[in-house]
Amino acid sequence: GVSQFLECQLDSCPSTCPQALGLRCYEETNCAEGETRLVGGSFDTEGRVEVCHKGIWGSVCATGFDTTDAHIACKEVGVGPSEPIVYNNSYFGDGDVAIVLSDLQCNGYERSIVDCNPKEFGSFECSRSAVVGVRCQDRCSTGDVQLVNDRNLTSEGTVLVCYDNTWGLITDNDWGKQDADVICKQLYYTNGGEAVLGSYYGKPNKTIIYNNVACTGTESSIVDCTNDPLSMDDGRAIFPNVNVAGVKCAMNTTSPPTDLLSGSVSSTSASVGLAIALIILIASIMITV
Ligand SMILES: [Ca+2]
Ligand SMILES: [Ca+2]
Repeated sequence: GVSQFLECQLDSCPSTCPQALGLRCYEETNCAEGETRLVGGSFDTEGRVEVCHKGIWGSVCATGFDTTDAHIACKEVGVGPSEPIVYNNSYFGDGDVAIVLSDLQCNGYERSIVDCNPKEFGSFECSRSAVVGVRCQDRCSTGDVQLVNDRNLTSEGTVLVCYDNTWGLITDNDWGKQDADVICKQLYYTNGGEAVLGSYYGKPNKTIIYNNVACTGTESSIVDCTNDPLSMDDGRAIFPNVNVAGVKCAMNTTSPPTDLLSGSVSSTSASVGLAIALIILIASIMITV
């Protein structure tokens, strides 16, 4: 069907449009009311704000759109909670979609930007060059690292580094053992790790933060290593042409239990130990016989 309140172009939907408006129609979808997405950015934490409203995906007018409004949009797409950056000039394109909301008045606790008492389509004017975009920011400390992959692995993955409240990637140029050791040390894997090249664990849609990392292995944080830092825009520019760094950290070896009565020995390992002891006992009996 076609949404009732949208711009219509007589040639594309003559039967449903009000007469002679010279407007356009948009197909209804079955998106969920209030669902929000960021479109047209170079990575997954930025883009034009699009919201599902009355059955269609539409954009939002920059009029009255502040960082509190952006915060609700960012929360909806799962990034935050640091102060987002607002672009009020169709920076990420106008998307050629209807501008469905304007003058948002979010207080910070709303579930979705549709709950922010906005002006609705038809009750405001908005230039197509004033579609709002945001860059959401994580709350992280510069130098924090994490490993990500799609296989539920905990000690290996693509390296994400926080820089200026944004999680970003490292290229695999000159990525080596000493660099991996520093990452693993930061994550409390004390036995070091190995460098994994070629975007082996995946290449999340994020900006590239570091290139040519050169650790000696003794640094306590990856930010202390020599590297070529990249601006957001530079990182975005080289993203398509590079592979990203991963690491595989060596699992920590736990010291063998010295006291079987101590609570730190799990019942499973105790039973396994008992079973092995029995097998050895049986084997030695058989040898003796
Ligand atoms: Ca506002
Ligand atoms: Ca290196």
